[in-house]
Amino acid sequence: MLTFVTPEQALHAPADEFFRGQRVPCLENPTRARFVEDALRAHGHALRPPTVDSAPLLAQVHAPRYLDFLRGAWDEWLALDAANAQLQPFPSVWPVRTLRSDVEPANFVARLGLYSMDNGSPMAAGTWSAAKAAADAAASAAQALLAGERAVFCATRPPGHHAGPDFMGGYCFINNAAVAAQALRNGGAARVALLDVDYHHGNGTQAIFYERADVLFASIHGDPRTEYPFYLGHADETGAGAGQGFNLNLPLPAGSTAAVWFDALEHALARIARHGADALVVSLGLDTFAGDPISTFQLQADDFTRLGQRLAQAGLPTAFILEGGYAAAELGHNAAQVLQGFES
Ligand code: SP5
Ligand code: ZN
Repeated sequence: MLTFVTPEQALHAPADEFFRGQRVPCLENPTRARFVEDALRAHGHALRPPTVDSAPLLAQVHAPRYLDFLRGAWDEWLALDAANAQLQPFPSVWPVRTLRSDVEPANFVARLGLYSMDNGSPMAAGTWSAAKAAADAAASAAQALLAGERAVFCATRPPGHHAGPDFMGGYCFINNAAVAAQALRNGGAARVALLDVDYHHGNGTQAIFYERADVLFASIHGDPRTEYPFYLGHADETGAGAGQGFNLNLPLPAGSTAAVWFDALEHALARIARHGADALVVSLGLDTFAGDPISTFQLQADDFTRLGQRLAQAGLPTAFILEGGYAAAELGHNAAQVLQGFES
């Protein structure tokens, strides 16, 4: 399968994240992409750099002031103190209920909070370069589908599905899947289906398309009553305005088995078939794997082959975008299983 990879991913390498008040090594790290690249290369897939500049698309799915902030964030951080080069910025204050988000504070950390949903999106010197390259890959994947390719994989990081119109979150900065969906729409696909199979609800993607009927969002994920991102992903979120009925959330209890998960997949695919989509974008989180360190679903490597097979049966031009998956050493194999199943 044609696969886009980005060397810039290695430049997004924040050392630590927070966990229970302590700093711990960041789970979303460059080794993830390396494991995926190595496995796909070993399976004979063609690895290519992106060919499309996603800049015009970014402005269609994210707010200009958020993109400006993200592009300049590291330089602003350094401008506070040259010694910050060895440190990591984290937000410490957020504009929650009753507080104003329309006026941008001048203070850098205050703006970091304004543009964040959590403190779980550590940044580094190369975060913008890496995130932009991943978005370029998503745009390139869409272009390849529009040119007649059957399926494309983006073996990219950082992931994107928690990033909303104007905020980062959950290791995500730019919503790559949304970029791919928008690029497909711009290129002539009248209807696009976006299926999110990451363990965590794709709150950012849902938010971006919530009032749109042209992009159907369907997601299978851990019940937000107990699982991150907690504040979105319930079954009663069905879309709004023109988008009413074009958002399908299938939350499953923590610990769900593969049997339960594949029942939900059938439900999602039935809705997608009814949408009459011209193309499918899959937010491919592999943190549904039983061995994932932060998730609880029970899928095994063979289940990823089955997932690939079942998605191929949908019969749509398909762009796979890597999202989460933190059992890094098994990530490459699990990704390769999806591609192998799809092509079998
Ligand atoms: C794209 C994606 O899968 N994002 C998931 C974000 C989940 N963030 C909350 C969990 C953070 C736990 N990290 C602490 C690791 C301790 N070993
Ligand atoms: Zn996830």
